[in-house]
Order: sequence, then structure tokens, then C-alpha cells
Amino acid sequence: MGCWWGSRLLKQGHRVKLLMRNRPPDRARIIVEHNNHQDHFNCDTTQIESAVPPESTTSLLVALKAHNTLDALTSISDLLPYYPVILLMQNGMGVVEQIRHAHPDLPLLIGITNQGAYRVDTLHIVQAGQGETWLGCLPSEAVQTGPDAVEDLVNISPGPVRWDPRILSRQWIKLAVNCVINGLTMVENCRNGQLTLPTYRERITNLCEEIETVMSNYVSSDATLILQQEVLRVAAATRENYSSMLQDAQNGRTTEVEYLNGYLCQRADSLNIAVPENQKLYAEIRTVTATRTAL
Ligand code: KPL
Repeated sequence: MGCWWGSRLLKQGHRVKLLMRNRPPDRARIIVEHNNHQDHFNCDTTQIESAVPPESTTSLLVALKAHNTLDALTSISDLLPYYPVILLMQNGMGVVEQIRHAHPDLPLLIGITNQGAYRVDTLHIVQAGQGETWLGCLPSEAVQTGPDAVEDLVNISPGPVRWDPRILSRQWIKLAVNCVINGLTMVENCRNGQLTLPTYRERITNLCEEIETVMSNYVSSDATLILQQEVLRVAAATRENYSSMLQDAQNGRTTEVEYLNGYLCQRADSLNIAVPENQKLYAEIRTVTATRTAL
């Protein structure tokens, strides 16, 4: 996702610097492949430990896995006050709470995308389809940031990027979709499209009903009604995809389960809401992960 955003901004003439974990060359090239065509974008890079304070109008876009985000931000904690906007783009929920706890008062924004892109190499991505992206500020934020602070990001095209004043609802719907699709594809070891088969319908209904009950404690009920419909729509729209959780597991990487199914079960627990179907799925995912890791 970092490469995708970087390439879009560079195309529009913005300056982009990639902060990278491993020692990069000073200048590098992002390659974006689409319909068997490659676009190349030169950009500045720096190793994250050597990063220096940015210019005053620079936004920080954090496109890392949920479980790597807090550590990455902490490693540049001296620089964080220099960024007028810090945009977080992770699957799942719980990262904002962790960051708030460790680094209070940062100007955080949330980005949610269904833009399909996968990595074939460092700085080399394949853009799979044209998705949508929403940006917004959580209602709990002390400092409310508005769309003008991210005008350049909102105006990026192609691929619509919109400001959403109800980003929390969208975050919960995305959490629900990822809990169900990523979780079930992980235990069934299948592509997303398989979940549209009637055999999975009852299980999906039960999972969604439980998630709706938890979710309705955080967002208005009109946002919760469409969950099952949304799960099936996304599974069909991404039918050829292997979910990110399954891909992570297949490649021996840490999955985001704790920020998806784990987060959901923990919220349910703190509200004293029974979610047996989701608890069962969460346990199955952990068993499958342990079995695959042990192989
Ligand atoms: O977000 C996804 C993921 O895999 O993490 C979906 C939308 C389920 C696409 O695979």
C-alpha cells in the first residue's frame, strides 16, 4: 500500500520519501504493474533510524501491518511531533488505542481501502483492480482534523479517495468483513470466492449476527444491518484473491488475527456479549496457524 500511495503522489508531482526498515539506496524506483504494463517512479528513500525531521507540510503515511505499526512509530518518536497529519492504513482495529497509549496527542487520521495491490518484490507491486479509499478522523480524537489537512491525498486520482465523517462505522464494517472472509478462508484454505457457496451461508449469517451485536455498541444500528450483504459482496468482488491472512500464513509471516478476530472477541468479552461462533473461528485460526508454523 505504501508503494501504491507513493506512486500516486509522485505522479501528481508531490515529493515522496520512503522510510524503510532495511538500508535502502538514497534513490530508488517504485514499479507499479497494471494490465501487463509497468510504470516506474523514482523517489527518495531513507532508513527509518536515519530519518530527519520533515518539512512542516509533510504528512506521514503509515502503511504497515497492524502488529508492526506501534514499534515503527516508536522508533521515530522524536520526529512524530513534526508531522501535522499521521495517516494510519492498517487492517483491523486496536492500533489506534495502542498508539494513543504510547504517544498521546498525535494528529491521527484513519485510512480504509479496498484497493487491491500485492507485492512481488521490494518496491514492486501489481495493482489488481481499482478500489476505493476513505479517510477520516475518529470521534474520540482530541484534535479533530478536517479534509483540508489531507486535500492532496483526498484529490489523488485515479481511484476515488473520499473523506468520510463516519469513518468509525466504516472501520467496523471493514473489521467484520475481514474477520469473516480472512478467518474462514484461512481455516478452509481457499480463495475468497468459495465463501459465496451456499454451504457457508449459515456460518456467515451466525458470525455476522454476533458481530452486529458487538458493533452496535460502538456505531449506530443502520451501519450494522448490511454486514452479511457486505461480506458476500466483497467475497464475490475479490473471488480470485487469497485473503491477506491466508497469504501471510502461507508465507510464514505473522498474521493480523489479533487485530481482527482477536480484537472482536476481546471487545465482546469486555461488553459481556457471548460470541460463540466468533470464539470458535478465532480458536480454529490459531490452531491452523500453529499447525502450519510447526510444519
Ligand atoms: O481486505 C482483504 C484482505 O484480504 O485482507 C479482502 C477484502 C478480504 C480481500 O482479500
